[in-house]
Amino acid sequence: MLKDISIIGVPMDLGQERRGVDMGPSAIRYAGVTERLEALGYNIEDLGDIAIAPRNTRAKQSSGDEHLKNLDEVAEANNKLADAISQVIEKKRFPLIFGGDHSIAIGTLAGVTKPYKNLGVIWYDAHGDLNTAETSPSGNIHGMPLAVSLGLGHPSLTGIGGDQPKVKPENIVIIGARSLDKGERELIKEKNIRVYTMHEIDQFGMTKVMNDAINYLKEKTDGVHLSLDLDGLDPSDAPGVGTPVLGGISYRESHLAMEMLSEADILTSAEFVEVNPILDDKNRTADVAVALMGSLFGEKLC
Ligand code: 4U7
Ligand code: MN
Ligand code: MN
Ligand code: MN
Repeated sequence: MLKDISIIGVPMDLGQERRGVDMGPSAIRYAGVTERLEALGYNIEDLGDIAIAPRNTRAKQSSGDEHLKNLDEVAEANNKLADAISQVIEKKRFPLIFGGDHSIAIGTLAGVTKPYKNLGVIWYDAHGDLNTAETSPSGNIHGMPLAVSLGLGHPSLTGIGGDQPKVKPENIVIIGARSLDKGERELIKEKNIRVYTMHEIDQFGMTKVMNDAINYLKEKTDGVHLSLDLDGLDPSDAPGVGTPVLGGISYRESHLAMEMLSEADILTSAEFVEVNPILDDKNRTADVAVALMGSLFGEKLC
């Protein structure tokens, strides 16, 4: 892993309807991420936050309707994010992104796939985030970023960073899924996307799931991005999320998953999203995120 890390915060809450997730980057910084990673010998550059249009003071109505809420504002922020990430990669630094809701993965993936034409993606999440305007039950763009990155969705989202699909279906691994909508399940089948649901994690254990996932991606990809939605974890360990789903991955299993990724040394970028301090219990979810980053970047007990 690169020893130079650039942090970018994305205080985005327009991809969903609950307030507070825009404070995620502050909560993660407050939980001591820079100090934690510096202690591991990394050189950290914090680039601050991408500017996001405020929710209530929009001069004009967004061109998206109830099927694509806040479309213009989400697209604008993701364009900026993709550009900022390209610059980080050009400097040969590791991009580490803090959300914000998961709609920011549209910009992250548009940025990181500039040099990586065969990027692997680990989508650690209770959800598939594979909806389009046609299949989404909510119209919330945070339920769509993985579909957009496959080239499916509104052109002002799929066109960010160029019209080409950003990731290939066979380079995606979803881990922790337990809430998939009908259209998402159909897409997973149609594209043969690899999914380790909670059923596989229960049945085979996190060790086997991560070994499989790592081996699956390792041979055929030129880089791997981790997109970790804190709602992949069980709400008892990560309560500060907008769309909690019972029966999730434990903190300990997640800790192990991060250590295995660190050991495999395959990651080229990472993002931690959906931390909502307003819904949290004393910043616990941000603390969990930072502890997981510690493991991901190589913390060892002895
Ligand atoms: B998250 C949902 F219907 N699938 O599309 C939707 F269940 O980034 C939830 O994973 C999406 O937190 C959750 O609105 C998006 C819903
Ligand atoms: Mn989720
Ligand atoms: Mn998500
Ligand atoms: Mn969520």
